[in-house]
Amino acid sequence: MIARAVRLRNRLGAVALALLAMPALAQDTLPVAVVPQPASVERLDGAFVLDATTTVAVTTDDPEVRRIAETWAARVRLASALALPLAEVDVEPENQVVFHLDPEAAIEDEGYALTVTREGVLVKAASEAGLFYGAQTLRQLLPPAVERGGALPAETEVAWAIPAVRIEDAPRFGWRGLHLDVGRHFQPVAFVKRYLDLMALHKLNRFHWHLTEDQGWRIEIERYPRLTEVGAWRDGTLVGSYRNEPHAYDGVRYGGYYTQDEIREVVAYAAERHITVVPEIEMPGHASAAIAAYPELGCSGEPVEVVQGWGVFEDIFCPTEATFTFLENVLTEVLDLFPGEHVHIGGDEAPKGAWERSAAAQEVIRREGLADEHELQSYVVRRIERFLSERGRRLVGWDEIVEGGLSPTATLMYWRSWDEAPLRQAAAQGNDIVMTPNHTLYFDHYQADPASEPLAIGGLTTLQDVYAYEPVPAFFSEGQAASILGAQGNVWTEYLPEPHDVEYMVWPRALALAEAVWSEPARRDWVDFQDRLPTALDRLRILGVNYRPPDLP
Ligand code: TNX
Repeated sequence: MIARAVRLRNRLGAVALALLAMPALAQDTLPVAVVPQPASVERLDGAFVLDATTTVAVTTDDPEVRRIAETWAARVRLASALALPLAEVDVEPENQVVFHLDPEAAIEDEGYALTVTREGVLVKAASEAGLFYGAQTLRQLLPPAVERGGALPAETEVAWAIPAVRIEDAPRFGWRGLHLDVGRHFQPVAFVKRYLDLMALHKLNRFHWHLTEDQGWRIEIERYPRLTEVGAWRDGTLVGSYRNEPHAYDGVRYGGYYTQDEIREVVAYAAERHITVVPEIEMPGHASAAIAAYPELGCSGEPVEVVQGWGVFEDIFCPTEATFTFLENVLTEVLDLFPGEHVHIGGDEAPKGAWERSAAAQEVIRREGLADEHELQSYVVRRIERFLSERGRRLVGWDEIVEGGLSPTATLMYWRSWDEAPLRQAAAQGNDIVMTPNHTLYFDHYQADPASEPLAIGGLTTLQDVYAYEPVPAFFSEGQAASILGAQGNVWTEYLPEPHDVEYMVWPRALALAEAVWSEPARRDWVDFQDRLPTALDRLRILGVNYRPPDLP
């Protein structure tokens, strides 16, 4: 009798336990699909479920901390229609999401610690940037529906559950970049902001804005209005591939530029997302549009057109005193607009023919005792570098700036992956280096067989190629490795006229890039990345991003 009762009680107990366990089990299988992969992730039991009484709190008066918490909450409110009011910190946290800035905490700069239990969430960091990244991770731990633009009736069933987890995280590199060429094709401010949103969600923090090109000058300079009146517009654009001869042009006037107010707006928008904007003003090459506006900046003095096709062009800035005055005046306005430390001055693909033929350029070579046109290029870079460093800024240039002598304080952006010499030279000299190798980090390259892809410049760089990228070259010593600031994906837009074309090339390759620059090698695993990818792509899909569906097994 007693035995039966015990058995029955055990059975009932088992049933009750099973009932209790059911949701818990479901909760234990909630995906932890964070991209980039955090330094450590420890799964705990259960989940924290946001509901009508959940509150959000901050532990300081710091307005930036409040903004980070408020921005996170605003996104969840929009998607869920939950109230999530900002409240006082609970003494015993219960049903609360707490953002805690503690400058004394033993957490690296940009790092954070995130604890989710059944009772609540604690995001803790020693810096505002770290707290911001903790908030991005917390956003990614929610169901992807958190990215939607409103609580849709049909989807009110979403359980706003966050898997219980303990995460400790910090980035491997400080320069986690994405570039955008707006010279070949102008991209509107609204799109640039969206680009920044997506960067921030994946913890990328340098936006390299390529603002001047042969095919268009895109930044208003008050002192030189013709740069945008003339230089921002071309009379047509090459149709189809540059490789198809003869070249045909569409004859449609094309252009656009950013006013200084718009630039300030973008820089502020980026700063709110802990992104530094690195402006690029190209010199001495890729300058046809500026020379079209002011022909005296070129060596021939002849009229020049804003270029309609793609490639490398002969019209480069002539290194006269008048040109230096122009460049310094332009940079003075640029420095006012962009507070970041690094300023990119291009330096790539500057054919020397015009300087060889120019009496003025030859005179500078004689006056300065330079050996040749390559040393003249180096002279231009050094003068501009001096101008920048006197104003507390650092010069960044493409790897051609090694030609004719590399200044020890310049930052080298390495792109010509077919030639290691500039990289070795910079490493030997101890220059700072940002890795953007053409073979792996050029997001204008094809992602699969060109026959099945939209027209692109060439190359082939798959998602897996980007994922496998290691920013520190194998031949670097440990000391030299420290000079690698990080890496960056470059997005040249010769064949990307519209925002949706750019998105197709950038995503999901930028997810792989984000992991290559944020996560330690031991935390990177292609198979595991593929497991997390569907959730990451679901977020992009809900955000309306035109990503390229990856070819996965
Ligand atoms: C080389 S990368 C360039 C760009 C082109 C790009 C196309 C670099 C510094 N210069 O001007 O758009 O190739 O992939």
